[in-house]
Formats: sequence, C-alpha cells, structure tokens
Amino acid sequence: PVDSGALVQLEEGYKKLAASDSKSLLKKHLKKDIFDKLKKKTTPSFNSSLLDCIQSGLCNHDSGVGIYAPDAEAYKTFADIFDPIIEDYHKGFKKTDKHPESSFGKGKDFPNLDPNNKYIVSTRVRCGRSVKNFPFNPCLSEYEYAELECMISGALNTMSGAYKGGYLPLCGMEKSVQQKLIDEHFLFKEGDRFLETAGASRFWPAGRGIYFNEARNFLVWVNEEDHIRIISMEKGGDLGKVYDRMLGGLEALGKYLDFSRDERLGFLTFCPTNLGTTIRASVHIKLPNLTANPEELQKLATKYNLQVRGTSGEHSEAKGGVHDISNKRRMGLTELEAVKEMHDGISALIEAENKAS
Ligand code: ADP
Ligand code: CIR
Repeated sequence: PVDSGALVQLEEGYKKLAASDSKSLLKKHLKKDIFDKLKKKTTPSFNSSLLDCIQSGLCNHDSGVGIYAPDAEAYKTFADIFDPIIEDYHKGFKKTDKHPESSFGKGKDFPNLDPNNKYIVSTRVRCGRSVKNFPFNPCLSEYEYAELECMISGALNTMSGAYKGGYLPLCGMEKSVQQKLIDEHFLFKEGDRFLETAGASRFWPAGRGIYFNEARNFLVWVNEEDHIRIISMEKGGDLGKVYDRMLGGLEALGKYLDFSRDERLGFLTFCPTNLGTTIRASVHIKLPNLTANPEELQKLATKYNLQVRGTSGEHSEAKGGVHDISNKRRMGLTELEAVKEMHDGISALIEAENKAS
C-alpha cells in the first residue's frame, strides 16, 4: 500500500504540475481521472508507487518526458500513464502494438554520411540493456549494485581483439580524470537532477563505472541510467563502421549476460523513451545555415523523426554551433529501421544545408 506521506506528496505535486506551464509528456497525459485511478496502486514485487514513477517529472517541470519505471512491472501496473506517453514519444506505438523481433542488419547498409568531413564532427551509436532478474535503479540495493558491477565488468574483461580494454570504477576515480572523460564525451555526467529525483543516484558512485577499449571507440557504461549502455563512437561520419562495432560488442556481451526483454515492449530500460530497440544513433554536426534558424531546424527534425540535443548531451546547450542530432523513436521498429531513420534524416539535413548555402 501507498503510505499517507507519499499520497500527500503525490496530491500536492500533481496539483502544482497541473497548474504549471510544463511542456512534459507527463503533464500532457496525466489527466485527473488517470491520476486518481493510479495513485494508490503499487507494483506486485517491489511495491513501487506512482510517486516513484513520476517524482522526477513532479520535481522538474522542465522535463521533456517526466516519468521512469522503478521496476519492470511498473510498465504494467501504471500502463494507463505509461502507454499514452510511449505512444506520443515513439510516434504511434499503441497499447495494442507489439515491438518487433530484433533485426539488426549490418553497417554496410549505411554509407558514410559525410565522406568529405564537411559537417559531421563525430558519430555515436548506443544501446541500453538491463540484466535479467534485477530491478532498475530505484529498487537496487547497494549489494545488488556491487553484484551487477561484478557481473558486467567480469563479462567485459573477457572481451578480446579490438574490444580489449579495461574497466574503471567511478569509486576512487580522480576528479580530474572523471572530468576529462566527461569533456571528451566518453563518460556520463554526474548529478543529473532528472535522474537524481527519479531515485537513480542512490549509493552513488557505488557500482558505477566505465569500460573502454584501447582505441577508445568502444565504451560501456555500468549502472548509470541503465544497468548497461553499450557505446561505439568515433570522429567523422562513418555510421556503418560505428554501428558494426556496437553490434559486435553487444553480441560478445550477450554470451555472458542475460538481458531483460518484454514480449510487447522489447528490451527493457528505466526510461520509457529508451524501450524497444534502445538505440540512439547520433552525430555531432555543424549546420550553420540551418541552425541560424532554430525553428526551421526543429521543423526539419520533426519531419524526419529526429531529436536535437546540445553538445554535452540531453538538457545541454549547443556550443560552437555543434548539435547532437539522433533518431527520436526507438520502439515499434527494428534496430535496422531505427538507424536507417537517423541515416536518412541526417542525409536530408545535410542536403538542406547544402541548398541553403
Ligand atoms: P545518451 O542518452 O545517448 O546517453 P546523452 O545525451 O546523455 O546521451 O549524452 C551522453 C554523452 O554522449 C554526452 O557527452 C554527449 O555529448 C555524447 N555524445 C552524444 N552523441 C555524440 C556524438 N555523435 N559524438 C560525440 N559525442 C556524443
Ligand atoms: C526528461 O523528462 O526530460 C528526462 N527525464 C529525460 C527523458 C529522456 N529523454 C529523451 O528524450 N530520451
């Protein structure tokens, strides 16, 4: 059951959100009748409440989305709010829809986006995975963080060839080293208030860390937003090469770890925006003509199902004209289709930039 303190917090938080000018999907979809229907529910195994799901959105009215699943069951117990948000974010994935089986394709499906190195600074593809039989951040004990870290770093340390590297735990990492890794876009940032208020930063930095190979173009984040984030990145626009490297790493890890996948939702993640394929394929790109008119850029991004972020990731500014542009939806289409959506969209933006010059 939901204790009376949490209920009061929920009611007050909801009132404030409803009266605010928040643009979040939470505010848009959490109608009073849905709120009332869900406010006393909890998930069967972990006793997670609606407050656990929406605390981040209640605390941060500038959220784009504003909801997380504290455990996988929350997607079912609180389906009345997750489903419409999922449908909105992933462009029409309905509550009766089923995420397709994985179909990864190959990097050769994606020609270099910028062979003359005119626009693209770097290309990155990431996916997220949860380890079977473990809940998401808000429900993990300190012991489970350690267990997960041990399992994941153990699997990573078996990697060979181009993937051979080392695991660096955040515990004991020099601040200067940490900051350098963040500035180089390798490491996740610290103190993200959206994650913190979602209950995702408990026991920080315990169990968190980063693995990278010698070339520093294959990286794995451990226990940040998701148990695992697998990342491939390099300078330039060779999306195919970057994608293949990510796929190889994913396949190697999958030999040692079982990942959580839901029949309907696909691969399970903490944030509903990452469900399904979990893939975000992005470029850091300079498009001076297009970005001179932010509204026009946003219009084009919407047209091609792309998302524009700042230079240091989500909720950051674009510095020196460098934007992070990626596929937006990850659910209801295959991995190959998700990356193709990004490839075709970025190609179209570059074409538009050329025309505008
Ligand atoms: P994600 O949801 O993929 O983890 P974030 O927006 O939190 O993404 O960004 C994580 C880090 O990855 C940030 O440092 C961001 O600048 C970096 N990043 C994202 N795309 C690229 C890219 N194409 N090239 C270089 N760095 C990138
Ligand atoms: C927000 O709502 O802004 C944060 N909780 C982050 C949501 C994830 N954003 C996204 O577009 N993938």
